[in-house]
Amino acid sequence: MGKSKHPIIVGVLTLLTTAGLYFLFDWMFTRPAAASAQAVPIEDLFQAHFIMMAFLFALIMVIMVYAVVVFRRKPDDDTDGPHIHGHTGLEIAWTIIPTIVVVGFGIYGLVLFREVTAEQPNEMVVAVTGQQWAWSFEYPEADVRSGKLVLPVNQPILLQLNSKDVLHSFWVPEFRVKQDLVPGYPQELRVTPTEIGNYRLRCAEICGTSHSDMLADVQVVSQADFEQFLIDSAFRYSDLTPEARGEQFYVELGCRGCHSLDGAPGAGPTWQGIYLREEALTDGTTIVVDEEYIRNSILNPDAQIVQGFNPGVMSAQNYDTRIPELAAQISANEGAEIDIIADLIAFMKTLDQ
Ligand code: HEC
Ligand SMILES: [Cu+2]
Repeated sequence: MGKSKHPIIVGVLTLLTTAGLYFLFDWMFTRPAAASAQAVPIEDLFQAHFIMMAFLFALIMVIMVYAVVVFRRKPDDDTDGPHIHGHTGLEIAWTIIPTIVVVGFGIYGLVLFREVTAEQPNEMVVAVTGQQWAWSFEYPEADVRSGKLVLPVNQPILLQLNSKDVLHSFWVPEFRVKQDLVPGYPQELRVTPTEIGNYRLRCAEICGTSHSDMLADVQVVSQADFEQFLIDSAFRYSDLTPEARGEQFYVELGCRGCHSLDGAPGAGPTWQGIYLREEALTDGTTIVVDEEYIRNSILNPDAQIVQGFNPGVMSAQNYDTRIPELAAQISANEGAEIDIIADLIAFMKTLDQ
């Protein structure tokens, strides 16, 4: 065999091994279906890595094994091998080519990163909250809260990620993108789902004992199904229990600003243990906080003033008009009559001493 045949044989063997290894890697490193617009270029990046890994491994291994087998010592050959001292051209080549490859992959990654994080026209915001050990989702434009992530297909989504406690990480493998949640530092992630289907959100940052249970369903649905989801899960007062509604009104009507629930002092008396509590009034009498007294205190606050508090403070809130207005609005929206003060009282009854 002529000496000049070796490079050709090694070249052919390297290409064949590269192809074989590439198919092996692609089969071995299983990835779920790519189901977002961002997943497509990221999948290409995976493929580029597989090809490069396969080629480099083949190049080194084929030359080595070929040399070991073809140039092995013949029996009876006790002579020394040729003494080779350096090869400048080769050394320059094996420095420059890998440098170009590594820097090239760096630039490729950077360009891709900018592409998948770029702002999209007409984005829909979904607020994602992670906490030990659950996910929750909010659609601020529709005033909807949900325990599963429902997304309309082909709609660019801007996820606003917040953590209530420790580090978590938002990861839907089919979307290929992933983002850590950092308590106190809201993060963003963009994704445009392209395939209708059911997926699974996993927390990809170990976050405590039940980290592996921190899962949520992800449903990519048609635009029509998404609108139906919003209608079905829109917030409705009439779906809540009276106690829960009372708590909602406590927050929404601003009672929270002056009345604490834990005994802490405020502009008004605390609600801790308020129901059936005995109260000294400024007129010297003592009353029991019953339903009728509460109703009067809300609608006509200055009629009876609790000792140690000021008249005029609560009456400035105009609850005598605001509460009937809100009740009328709820009745118009939901077709249900709601007694806001009765709900507030139901909530107060849950507040023990
Ligand atoms: C701006 C402050 C402020 C807000 C907001 C406020 N209150 Fe009051 N509230 C007071 C003050 C001051 C008093 C004590 C004076 C009085 O009796 O009117 C009081 C007293 C009361 C009392 C009597 C408490 C007792 O211990 O006898 C009730 C009941 C009450 N508020 C209910 C409400 C409800 C319900 C809301 C929300 C819908 C509300 N308050 C919002 C300031 C406020
Ligand atoms: Cu987590």
